Amino acid sequence: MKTYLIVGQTNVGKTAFALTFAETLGLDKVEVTFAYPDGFSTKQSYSLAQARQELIGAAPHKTRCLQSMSLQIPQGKGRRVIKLIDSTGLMEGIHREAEIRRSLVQTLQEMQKTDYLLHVVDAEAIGKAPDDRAVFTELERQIAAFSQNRGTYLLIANKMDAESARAGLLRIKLHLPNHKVLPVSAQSKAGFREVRNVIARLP
Ligand SMILES: Nc1nc2c(ncn2[C@@H]2O[C@H](COP(=O)(O)OP(=O)(O)O)[C@@H](O)[C@H]2O)c(=O)[nH]1
Ligand SMILES: [Mg+2]
Repeated sequence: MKTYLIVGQTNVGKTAFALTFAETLGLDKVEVTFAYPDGFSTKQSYSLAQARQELIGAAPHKTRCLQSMSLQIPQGKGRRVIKLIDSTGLMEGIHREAEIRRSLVQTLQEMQKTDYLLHVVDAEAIGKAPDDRAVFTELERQIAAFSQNRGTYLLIANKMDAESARAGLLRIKLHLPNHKVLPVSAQSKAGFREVRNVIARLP
């Protein structure tokens, strides 16, 4: 089973992306495995509405460990099972909470193991920012540079429902002219068919 790790800054909508992706595959319930940095893991079933309520947050660092779901992706006449892993937001510098620091290390370790990286950015915030430096943090720039040419990296521009997101998407494309960007809105659910098709075609 191939693994798809979702990474990106905090609050870009990584968890919302994971749940909307599950929803657009036709699921109304999800089973989430929480794997903590200390090795402890636990499973929890949610309706999608409940999962949104409990796992998505406007405050940063709502997600504090690796949260994975097994999902069936339609492929030709059959289907393929993938493991979609949501992670703690990447940040520059050192967080004051030890729990968050540990889960960031866990995210970085998982990045080396995963088959594919889904790098989510917030097109709304990038559109609103005063200059192009807001597109990526230094850490994200390195992630993109490291994995871009390996065919294992997808860049997802989220929050396309928001007003400044078009300007943000242009900025992202100017920044990475040779790279395919998948625009989505985890809120309005736009763009997910394309994400599904791209994932279904990956080896
Ligand atoms: N407008 C808009 N807001 C979104 C979208 N996706 C997520 N959000 C909001 O962004 C905030 C952070 O979402 P969350 O999924 O917890 O982000 P994470 O920290 O990257 O996992 C929440 O307030 C969400 O409601 C989207 O597509 N459009
Ligand atoms: Mg999250």
